[in-house]
Amino acid sequence: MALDPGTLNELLATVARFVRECCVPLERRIADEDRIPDELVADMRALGLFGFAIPEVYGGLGLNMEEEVLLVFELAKTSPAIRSVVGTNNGIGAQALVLAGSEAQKQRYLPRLASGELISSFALTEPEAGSDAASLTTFAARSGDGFILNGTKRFITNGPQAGLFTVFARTDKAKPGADGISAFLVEAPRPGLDRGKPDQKMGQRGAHVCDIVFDNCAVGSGALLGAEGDGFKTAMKVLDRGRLHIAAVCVGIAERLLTDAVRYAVERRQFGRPIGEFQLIQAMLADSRAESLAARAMVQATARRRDQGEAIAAEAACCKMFASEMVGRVADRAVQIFGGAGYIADHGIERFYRDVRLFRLYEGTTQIQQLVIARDLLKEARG
Ligand code: COS
Repeated sequence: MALDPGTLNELLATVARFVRECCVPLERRIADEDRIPDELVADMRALGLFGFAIPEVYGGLGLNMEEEVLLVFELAKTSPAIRSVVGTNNGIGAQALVLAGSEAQKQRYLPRLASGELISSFALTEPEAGSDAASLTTFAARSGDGFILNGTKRFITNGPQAGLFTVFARTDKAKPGADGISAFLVEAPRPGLDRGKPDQKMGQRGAHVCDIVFDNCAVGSGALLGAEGDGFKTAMKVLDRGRLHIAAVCVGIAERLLTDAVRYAVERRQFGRPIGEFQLIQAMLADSRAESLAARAMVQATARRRDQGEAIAAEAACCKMFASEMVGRVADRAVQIFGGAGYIADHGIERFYRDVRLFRLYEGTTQIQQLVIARDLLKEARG
């Protein structure tokens, strides 16, 4: 359901103020301590940010996709680790439940996800099944009424904190590909579910990732999410939406970096004048502006089409590919404009440069997006 324009603008202004006044001053501390301060998490709960994409009937803000990307453009103008805390509860951690869950499952979990009381996480990737997600080998064997899970999930965002995992596991060994995969809602902590040590990452400190190991982990029949064998398709639908969301994050960060670069170009003087007066600096600023504007437009247009019920898998892949590559170039130019200062931690630019590298990898690498886009083109051509 779409918000009226006044309410939407008020929400966007509130989030922009929250980012400016509460998040930006804490960016350095978050990276140094590798954690999001409790007071910031409490603020995000109060603002309803844990449930912006969860339907209103379950206690969320119920934003449609266009509203969500507009909100994310604002929320992403700071350390991406902050967005990551609420991102999975609204996105890949909760959307399989929104899409395929039974009414009882939705009522059980969505209100607690929307309030931030429960943190969710999406467990698809495995040590030997990354880009080739359909080759996953985590197995859920029928046992009485329920299932016994065995296998290892890798790079699980929010894994160390999550109280609810959407787990993709094979239920039919006779079907080696996508068809044999089912989705499960697995509450944690529970016997047989172990969390690995948080991984040391290149960037996005404050957002935590670890392995999740299932060792004879028993779940009841109520854990099955959607029909048996439908898990892979559910995962792909969740990722279509997630890719659009990540593209919006890239736009927000690019806009933030451009603002910082412009400010620096005005303040920093060399050869007797602000460096922004030099055409070589101007060219970098102009390229960053044009590219971030293009990404904003394509993300918003694709989100609007999704709200109208159109199939947008290939377009979402275009958005993710373009926006994640774009923010990499914008971050690189920002380092260049800041010069030596861009390489020094005090200015924060090198931190963003490392942070944005992840966007070309997770929720499908650039090469997977290319594959999704090209397959779609060829399918259309074949008719
Ligand atoms: N929506 C709905 N259904 C989809 C879909 C989508 N976006 N994409 C694929 N499917 C369906 C297909 O239609 C097919 O069903 P049918 O056999 O009934 O036609 C089934 O799912 C299998 O699809 P496909 O044959 O395309 O699977 P592949 O194994 O060839 O490849 C890719 C799928 C590579 C696109 C997929 O594995 C992928 O996205 N990999 C990257 C994974 C990823 O993003 N990981 C990040 C982890 S989360 S941070």
